[in-house]
Amino acid sequence: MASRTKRHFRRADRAARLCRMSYELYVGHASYSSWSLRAWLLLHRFGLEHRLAQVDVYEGRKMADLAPVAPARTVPVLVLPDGTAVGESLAIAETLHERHPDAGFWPADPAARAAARWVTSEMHAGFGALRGNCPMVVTHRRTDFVPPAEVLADLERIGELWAFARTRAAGTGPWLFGEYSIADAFYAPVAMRIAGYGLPVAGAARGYVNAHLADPAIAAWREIGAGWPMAEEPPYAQGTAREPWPAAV
Ligand SMILES: N[C@@H](CCC(=O)N[C@@H](CS)C(=O)NCC(=O)O)C(=O)O
Repeated sequence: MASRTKRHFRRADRAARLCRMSYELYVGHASYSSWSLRAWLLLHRFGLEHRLAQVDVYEGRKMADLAPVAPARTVPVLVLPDGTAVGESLAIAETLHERHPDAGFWPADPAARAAARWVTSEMHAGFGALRGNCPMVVTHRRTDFVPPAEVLADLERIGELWAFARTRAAGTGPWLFGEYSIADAFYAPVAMRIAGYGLPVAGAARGYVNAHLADPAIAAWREIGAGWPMAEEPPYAQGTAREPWPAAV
């Protein structure tokens, strides 16, 4: 009797796992959550089946929404088909690469791959001035923003890293290492900030920002944001002079 019950539960457990074949991604509001955008781009652009779990980061219910993926405290959180939860965008990226080694998440060439990990890690760990002064908002372009010196310094370093990446690019595509990689998903919200705050950008860097703006994945993400009800904009977006979201910079 006991072993029949065990068998029954094993079967029920397997059935539950089979029902959950796709990834689940816990995200903050798509108009504002830059880290969520990074993880979502990896699933969307690399064609991995997924569904979204909306987390209310901005209106006070964050920890209740994140309870199923404890001990996560921030978005994004990826839930694997077997139910394992992974927090932190860089850990999510490496987990996806490990699970889909031939998908091209990182460049195939070892030197390019090392450089891609470098520029991605520097983004993940840095650029606090840009992130703090220019929170991502992809609903409109702000027209009254004057970048302080520390933001300009971050932009200069970002331009240097983008130029460095292009020297390692194997292909001819518009992305940092030729083909779209984790590095591009991590710099997409930087491109959104440059576009959304009218930050100075020239030459090849401008072309790179425009590649992100023209990316259908970005249009799809902005649509998710537009369909996500929210009582009011976050405080940092309220009362600023604005114009429509740009098609190019
Ligand atoms: N280092 C984290 C950063 C995640 C993060 O700060 N996410 C923001 C939303 S874009 C968040 O959850 N903020 C809520 C909070 O910090 O309480 C990652 O790479 O995923």
